[in-house]
Amino acid sequence: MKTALITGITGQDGSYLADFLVEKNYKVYGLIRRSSTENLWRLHHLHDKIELIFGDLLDHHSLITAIQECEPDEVYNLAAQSFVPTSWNQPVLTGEFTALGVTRVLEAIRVVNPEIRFYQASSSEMFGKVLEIPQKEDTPFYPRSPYGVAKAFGHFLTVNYRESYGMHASSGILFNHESPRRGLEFVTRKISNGVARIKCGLQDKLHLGNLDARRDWGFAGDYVRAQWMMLQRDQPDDYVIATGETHSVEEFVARAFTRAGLNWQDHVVIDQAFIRPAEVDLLVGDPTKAEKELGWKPEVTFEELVDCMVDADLEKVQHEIETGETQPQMKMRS
Ligand code: NAP
Ligand code: F7E
Repeated sequence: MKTALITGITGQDGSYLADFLVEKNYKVYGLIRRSSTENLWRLHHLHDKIELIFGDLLDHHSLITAIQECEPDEVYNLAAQSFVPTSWNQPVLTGEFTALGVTRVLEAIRVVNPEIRFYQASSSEMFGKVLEIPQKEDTPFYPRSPYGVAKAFGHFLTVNYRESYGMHASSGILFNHESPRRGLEFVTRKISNGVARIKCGLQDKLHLGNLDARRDWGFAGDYVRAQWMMLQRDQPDDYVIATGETHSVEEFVARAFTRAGLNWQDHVVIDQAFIRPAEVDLLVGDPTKAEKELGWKPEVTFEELVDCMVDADLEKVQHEIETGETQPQMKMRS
């Protein structure tokens, strides 16, 4: 039985990766930071199948202790401040979590046991103002946010630890991936949740920013499979994980409203509050290397992804109405 430690296990990817590794018969540990309110909703179904251990990417000692206690064969570093707009409001903290946090995890592994295999959650946001279409592993980076800059640091540090110390450290350059477990602040879930609330009469308008931005959207469940595949290779390396298709936010909006039998033009309001100081206009990845070397292919199409997110939110909102559990929607300005 192999053992894995997942940082960021409470997030979208952490929960799907935990599902996947439990299914593969791994002993799974998840690193969580102390919070005054419970945030384990994505993990409830795994309550008797995984173990949680306290630690924080800001606290080097806690990472060393966690790795000593779990004795993992593989560490998946998914923890980060991952919301791009927050990275302009909290650039220093974003650097601490998303950039220096990677150094702390890699150093902890190097000190405790450099044989542990390491996965770093790199991002297509590193390509930013893209210098090539589609983006590949060797496309130069031009990040457009403090988040993208921090991810570029984490990416190159992973490459550097591989080259400096011979560690089995791989970096997945993952393009946007979504699911019904996506955080409500990201545009896809904001749309699917908004559509469901509008359909159920809880709100009438959905405030969005730039509808022209284009993204290469895949399903999170497909993408965590690629993370695991990278660590099963004899040689560590970096891989672009993407579908190879790009769609605009407007296309996502149109499909989501149509799925619920609504006309998006009746409900969507363009709100300057959601326009970013610098935008990433177009992302589309070339996953050829992952297909050839890992045998990885996405299974869920764009249309299936939108439909499943809308259906899941419709079911959730209807359930909340039936049980009287509806919460007021808090106003968030980014
Ligand atoms: P997410 O839902 O925002 O989850 C982020 C996780 O990081 C949460 O579990 C969070 O814990 C944890 N975290 C944040 N700061 C921490 C700290 N100081 N110490 C310990 N844990 C901390 O992100 P995701 O969508 O699952 O993405 C997973 C990773 O992939 C992230 O690194 C993200 O940047 C990267 N990525 C995501 C995508 C995508 O499209 N989803 C694409 C490329 C790369 P709390 O619950 O306590 O906040
Ligand atoms: O924005 C536009 C926005 O916040 C997508 C993270 O997982 O993927 C994610 O980063 C696009 C942008 O994701 C709204 O301007 C319009 O162009 O869903 P998002 P993101 O910034 O692409 C990458 C790969 C990561 O690594 C990140 O961790 O949608 N957009 N209107 C909006 N975006 C939001 N959030 N809210 C809007 O109202």
